[in-house]
Amino acid sequence: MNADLLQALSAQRIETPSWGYGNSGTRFKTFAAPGAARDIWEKLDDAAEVQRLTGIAPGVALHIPWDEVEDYGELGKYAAQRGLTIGAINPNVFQDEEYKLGSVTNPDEAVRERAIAHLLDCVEVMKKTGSRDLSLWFADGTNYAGQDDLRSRKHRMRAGLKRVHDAMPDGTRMLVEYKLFEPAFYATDLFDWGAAYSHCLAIGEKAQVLVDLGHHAQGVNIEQIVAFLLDEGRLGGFHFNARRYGDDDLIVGTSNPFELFCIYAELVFGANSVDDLTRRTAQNVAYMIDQSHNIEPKVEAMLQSVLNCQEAYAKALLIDRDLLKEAQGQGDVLAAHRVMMDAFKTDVRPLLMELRVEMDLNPEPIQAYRAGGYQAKVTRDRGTQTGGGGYPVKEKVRS
Ligand code: LRH
Ligand code: MN
Ligand code: MN
Repeated sequence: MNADLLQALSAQRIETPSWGYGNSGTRFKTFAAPGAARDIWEKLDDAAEVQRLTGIAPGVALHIPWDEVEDYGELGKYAAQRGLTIGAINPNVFQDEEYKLGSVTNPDEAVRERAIAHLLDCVEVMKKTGSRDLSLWFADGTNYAGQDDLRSRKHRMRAGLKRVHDAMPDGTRMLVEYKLFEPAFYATDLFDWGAAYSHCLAIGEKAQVLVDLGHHAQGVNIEQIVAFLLDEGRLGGFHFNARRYGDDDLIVGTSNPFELFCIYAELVFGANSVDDLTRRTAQNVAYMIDQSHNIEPKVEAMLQSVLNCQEAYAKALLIDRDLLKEAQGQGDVLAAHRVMMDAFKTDVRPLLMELRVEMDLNPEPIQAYRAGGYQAKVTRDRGTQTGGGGYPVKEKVRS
């Protein structure tokens, strides 16, 4: 394999979410998966298995308070012993009664202060765990016209974000996630990339936009958003998943392999751009998975997700960028398109098997996982927990 390709593929990173390893469900039913992790310690064990098999998924994102522990230093150590790092810290300002009418945009100042205090606590968690990203998603919004003043809510959002931004240490980032709808059904305060981007611009350099693939209207060209934000130096990260209808949180690259390829293509173009800002931004993007597996076995689903991202990236790296430029320069529409399709249609599986051998990994991670007995072991050790949304089982099982 050519040295540049090997270097790029072995440097790829995908962060997995703690909440993807526990039992989660829809509003209709949570199916209990045998052996699903019961707390953050077990979630880290599962993430370590995904990292052991892929070699490109050492980071684990936390959701606080779902993953709250007394001693975050201990948690960081536990992760490091397993070859993991603590990734983005995701504050939760949507599950408590107080947040019925919003968190940082709530009309009640006391509730806003409470939400901001939690966000600031999460900045402290970042310091204790060595995390560099604070990943913010707000359920804030309204359900009916007239329910609240839309511009006032915008101002409250801006003020809250600004306070948290200014409390963040140098070298850290605030990732601002947007979502079209749900749970608010009339107006969501951070409804699209433009809203997130304008807040980021106003509050400061540490703020960047996070793109979750499931958070757009049908048919939106996400790779164009990616290109635009990269060019503005404000693309901070991704929440990868797949969807068909709403925010389905299915395994990335299942219903959307071409979209995923086109997104990675923009990132490869950006990382090779002659423009300094675009290049630095593209090289610094946080790649994270945001999925909740409802009927799938948790660890295998996460493994598949990481591998799907790896395939998409490998294909994007194979795009003949010189040929593409030439065709674009000549206005040769179909030749340019064919350059993209040639890369997309390449079977990169043999190449990735070669890569894994170079990385001292088993060339067939899914088969290795299935043959390795991890699922049987955790099913035996952990049993099957009934119920429980994304929320953690409170007692600590192991330290
Ligand atoms: C919201 C979201 C957000 C949350 C996660 C649990 O739909 O994508 O990123 O933090 O789900
Ligand atoms: Mn998300
Ligand atoms: Mn989502």
